[in-house]
Amino acid sequence: AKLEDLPPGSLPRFRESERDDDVRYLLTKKLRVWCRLRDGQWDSGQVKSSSGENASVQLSDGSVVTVPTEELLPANPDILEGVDDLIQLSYLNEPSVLHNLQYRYSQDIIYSKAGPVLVAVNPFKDVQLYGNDFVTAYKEKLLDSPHVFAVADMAYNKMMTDQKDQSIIISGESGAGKTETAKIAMLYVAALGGGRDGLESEVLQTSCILEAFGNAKTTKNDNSSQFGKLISVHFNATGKICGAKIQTFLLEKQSRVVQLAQGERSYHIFYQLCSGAPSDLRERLRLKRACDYNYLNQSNCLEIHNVDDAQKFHILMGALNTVRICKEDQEHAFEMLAAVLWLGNISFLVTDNEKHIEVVADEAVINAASLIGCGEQDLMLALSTHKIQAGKDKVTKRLTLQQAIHARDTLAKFIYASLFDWLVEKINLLLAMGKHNSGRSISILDIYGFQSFEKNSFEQFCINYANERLQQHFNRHLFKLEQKEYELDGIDWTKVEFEDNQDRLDLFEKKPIGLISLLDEESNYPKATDLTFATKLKHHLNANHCFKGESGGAFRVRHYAGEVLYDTDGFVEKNRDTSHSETIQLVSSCTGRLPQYFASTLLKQNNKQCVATRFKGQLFKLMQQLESTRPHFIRCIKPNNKHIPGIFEKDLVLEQLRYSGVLEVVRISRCGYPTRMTHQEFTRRYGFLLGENNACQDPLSMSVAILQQFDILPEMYQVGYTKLYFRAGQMDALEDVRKQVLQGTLEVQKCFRGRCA
Ligand code: AOV
Ligand code: MG
Repeated sequence: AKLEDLPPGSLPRFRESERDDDVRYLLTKKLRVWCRLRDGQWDSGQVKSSSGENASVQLSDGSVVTVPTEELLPANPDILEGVDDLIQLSYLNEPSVLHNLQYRYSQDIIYSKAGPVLVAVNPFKDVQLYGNDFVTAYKEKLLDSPHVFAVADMAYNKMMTDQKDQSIIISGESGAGKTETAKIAMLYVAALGGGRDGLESEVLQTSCILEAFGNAKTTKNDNSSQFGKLISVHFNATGKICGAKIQTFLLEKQSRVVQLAQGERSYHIFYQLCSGAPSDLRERLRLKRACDYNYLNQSNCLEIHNVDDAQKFHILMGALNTVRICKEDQEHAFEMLAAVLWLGNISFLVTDNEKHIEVVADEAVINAASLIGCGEQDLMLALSTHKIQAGKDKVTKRLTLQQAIHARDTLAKFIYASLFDWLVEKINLLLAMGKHNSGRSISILDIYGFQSFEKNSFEQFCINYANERLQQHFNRHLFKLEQKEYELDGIDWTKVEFEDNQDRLDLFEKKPIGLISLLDEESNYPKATDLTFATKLKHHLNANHCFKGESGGAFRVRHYAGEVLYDTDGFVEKNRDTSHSETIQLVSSCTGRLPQYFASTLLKQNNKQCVATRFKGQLFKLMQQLESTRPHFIRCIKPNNKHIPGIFEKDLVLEQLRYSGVLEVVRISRCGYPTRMTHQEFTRRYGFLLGENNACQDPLSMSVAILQQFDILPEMYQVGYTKLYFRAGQMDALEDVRKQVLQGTLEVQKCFRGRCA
């Protein structure tokens, strides 16, 4: 079965034929096994006996069970317990991979490798791995165990020696630890590239600012990033930081500013400002407490456990100063925040039978108008009327309550989104380096991973499309790496199979018949609805094997990570992203410095493009940037949904290993020759089997001699210049013989000597 054929949540099995061989082998040798019990969980055990379809197995707790042999998988020999790199395992089946990660996690070893990928399991506690002593240890190569520092170190060194831009691509689901990992990588990069001008501390402080304005408490993560980001740190010829650039993208349309789910919060900055602003600022902004604002108090969640917003505000001010955002700009930014909050308190009165409204002229209107720099009347007019074309003339019509609320909320979202973009641009100007593409930069990508919920909407559609692209980048790179290693060591790499996800990308991107083009086309018809869109998809795409139309406006996509059911509800409207023209006009007429800037950038934007297409454009640009770098991958894993240390839920982890492509890495390696040992290592461990006569030979010849002695099938290994490459599982057979010889149950030396002579 292919991984993508399996329903999410089920335990997939690896290639059946190979598994059968393995099982037969372990039954006859009575080796250690993984045994799937009735509850679906795997337990380790030892085969005691077998007859026909059944085997009796002694489990880890001593009890003996009889199970069908198909519920057995081979377990790894003891010497491979808790190895640094999953690829070193003889058996790469899922219980083995999971066990290895769990074994390490239980000892607070949160980092492991899967070939070239770093797997980071969120500890949900302070693990004391990031102090200066660790930075020094990795810098001076005193430590080489898997760590974010080791990845950053490799990136830095490659950058300096190859003069090639590097990227560190971090992914994982919400709360898995991407943003923390990105900061840890930055910390190391800053430590290596720190100079006298202190630019590294400015670069580090940007995280604090971006998090205040771009992160929020959600049910999944108290500090959840609401945007993807790529931070590129540039270095001069001597390897010192000379600048940085932040790119943010794929940000949701900030609906969080105006609407909150129960138990979630809006962006941190609002609460920080409300509780931390000093009294003079408070007066200038006519600021109240967070609980007095409708936009903030609607979700019954104003505080985060163990977080002091006032103190955070203090730290933020420090960061703004470090990055050299001047007092005046800071003040302007705060004015915009207060304006957004006051906008949310503006209310409406229904005045006639037709349900038309009037704006209530209270302190909310007065304060909002003065903060953005427009007349109160102008604001009230913009929020209560719209102009429509009637023949040659334009007539002004009053809005309904729903329309007015929409107009008000659109204005608030527009101001917040623009403020965020302005802030990023400001920081970029301040951290700008002289020249781009010097071949000396490290870019760190912190982006949300593949998502599959009960209900999946337009946002998941975009995110999963992006992940499909990133996955291709990932696969192609890994394949190239494998290929290179085989070639360098003189191995025939054509024997390695490799699967691409191009057909899935085509489903999204093909013109004119792809998901995105069809969505755009439909969004341009004024009369289109989500249902007409769904029907259109079915009509054009049902023959595509990655797509399946469902009833009730739903459709399925077979992603690399599994099948996702999307609900078209809201797709067309979200893709159109219409704004209320009166509010835009209002912003253009404002005297405030920031509103003027916002209006000017609005004019420059290509507003005709639909959201999905704009997203695709951003994604292509991002991919182009990444293609020109040497990538390093980090996959973050969330071991439990309770956000507490010490709990490792296997099913949850397995799902993420699949979504993040780690199982794919394991699979790719399994198709090749995953177990590798240098000739030296190999002869050191098994050389004694040859007896004394062969000890003087060179390691390569000795390796070959040992392999022949063992009668290992030629298709099970390849001999490289420096290393031996084994198919999965071969180490186990070797270990078995070695053990028997050492225990004296097998007299290999004698029989081999006979044959050699
Ligand atoms: P995310 O970026 O992946 O989620 P975060 O990086 O915000 O997740 O991590 C979530 C929480 O996990 C943090 O606030 C920490 O409490 C904890 N954590 C993560 N990594 C570590 C670590 N190395 N050591 C200690 N604690 C850690 V989202 O932004 O929601 O997708 O949108
Ligand atoms: Mg994050």
